[in-house]
Amino acid sequence: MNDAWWKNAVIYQIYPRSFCDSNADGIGDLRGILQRLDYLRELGVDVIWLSPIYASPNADNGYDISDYRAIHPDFGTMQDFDCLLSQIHARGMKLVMDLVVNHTSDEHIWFQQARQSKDNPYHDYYIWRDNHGGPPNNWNSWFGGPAWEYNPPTDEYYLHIFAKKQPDLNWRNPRLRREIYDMMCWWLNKGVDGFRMDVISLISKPKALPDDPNGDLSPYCINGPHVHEYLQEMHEQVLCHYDIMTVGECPGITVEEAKKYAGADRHELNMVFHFEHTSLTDGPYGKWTNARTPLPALKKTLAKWQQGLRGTAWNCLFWGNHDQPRAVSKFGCDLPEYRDRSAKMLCACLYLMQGTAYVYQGEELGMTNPGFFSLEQYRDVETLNAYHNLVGSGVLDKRTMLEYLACTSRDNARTPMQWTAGACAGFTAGDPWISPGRNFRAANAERELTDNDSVYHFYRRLLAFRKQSPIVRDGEFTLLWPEDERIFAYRRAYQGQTLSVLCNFSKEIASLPEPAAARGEVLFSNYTPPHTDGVLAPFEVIVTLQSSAPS
Ligand code: TEU
Ligand code: CA
Repeated sequence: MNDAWWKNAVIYQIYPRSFCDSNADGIGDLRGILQRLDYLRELGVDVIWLSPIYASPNADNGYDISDYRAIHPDFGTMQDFDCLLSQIHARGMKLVMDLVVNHTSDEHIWFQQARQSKDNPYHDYYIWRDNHGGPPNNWNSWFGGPAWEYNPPTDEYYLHIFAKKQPDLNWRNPRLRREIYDMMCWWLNKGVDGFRMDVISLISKPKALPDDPNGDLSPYCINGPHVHEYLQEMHEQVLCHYDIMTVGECPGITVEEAKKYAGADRHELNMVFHFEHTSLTDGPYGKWTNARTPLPALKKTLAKWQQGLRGTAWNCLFWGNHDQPRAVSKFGCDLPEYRDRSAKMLCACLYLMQGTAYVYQGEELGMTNPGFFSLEQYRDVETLNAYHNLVGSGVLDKRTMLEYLACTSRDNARTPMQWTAGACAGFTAGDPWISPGRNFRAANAERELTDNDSVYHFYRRLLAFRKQSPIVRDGEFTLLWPEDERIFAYRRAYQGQTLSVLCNFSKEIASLPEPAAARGEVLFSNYTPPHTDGVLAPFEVIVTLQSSAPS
């Protein structure tokens, strides 16, 4: 277990719609990805995780699947997929697919059948309640509005935690579970190397569906009554028969629960994503805010997970994904004078912790939020629903909501990958499905590849270092100065060596509480020369190695 290959892997998430468009229709595709495999290999990527590429009406950009065994024509064909997979393998990399089995699209054949009559063989694949003059309870969908939708042919309501077009599957039904396991084997037999499991912590719903004081379904559906039984069954029926990696997306879980999903002895998943460090800004309107993450809370949260999973499970290290704003904008500073330095600082701060490294496309270039200023620029269903609900009901005014969207909308992460300084950042020769960010002339792969001092090369060197470093992989973690408001610092210790990671998360000069902490051999820094006198410049990072003298 201790030398499982995925522990040392660098995983790169591709959001296919926004990565690279090969045929000028404005939508990224599989052949586009194929053209960029060497770029990824040179960055040091071991595993590519593809967000969904399956057939879908795109109510939620592919997280609403209408056929689990078909490729969306926007992305290409099954031949394109097979070719991509073999080219990934030919470069010594692996491919992980997104598995979205909490729900399907309402256009999936199962739902098309299920909704027709109560005695249809597929009816029980979904979650239904009779109509007693309205929905069965007061739960709200995570994407706004009621979590129940009326279905006239059966005079019932169906549950959808996400959009109306994403009905939740009924995991109590063993036939449904069998179908899912068969589908997973079908992809694994094709040679894919694992799954990232979408909202897997939500698949088990309680039998009773009580009203909630806040209309919040989370307390009933997160870590539902049978979720671990289902995952152990999936492990036994599918996962244990292949040399693969699995990572579960688990919004709302605690360290103790994570150990159940991903404990080394549990026969469930290899790793889980929690969102505690990305949710510290949540407030009265949920994720919609312009608040900054308080640094002490960020440090304590990450330290808690470092220590909490040590020896029993394994951390996922990530700042961003396709649902999160850009890391530089959220945790660093995206002003031109700080973008480059804060991107490098965030890179060292995160990836020198213990865990598997996840890089979201464009993070390695220091891509930022695009700074959208009007509703017409947004595409995301969650964003548009939230705008209409919060502004429509008068809870927030337009200006405030647009400001919040610019900070937290998922579309911040979904703008085109910035390949060049040319038209549309080199993403497409056509009209992109979503506008590119503003700063692609500075932050683009073509320029950064030629500049040895770029964010890209900092990522490349640091990822290469972590892969061969026992101290990064296994060293003990100690957070320094937890209450300091500017400095995020920690130590890793292993076999007489100490790695110190000292980061200034602010625009101000910051003094280390112990100036001597910066002593040692400097391995990484983002200023030339680095300030080793105990005073860090804005967004400075210094990584040093100290070896105890041999006795
Ligand atoms: O996300 C689940 C999830 O927790 C998000 O809805 C999250 O609450 C929100 O995006 C924060 O803004 C997964 C996928 O990653 C997401 O893209 C899908 O929309 C969602 O599941 C439904 O499949
Ligand atoms: Ca295309």
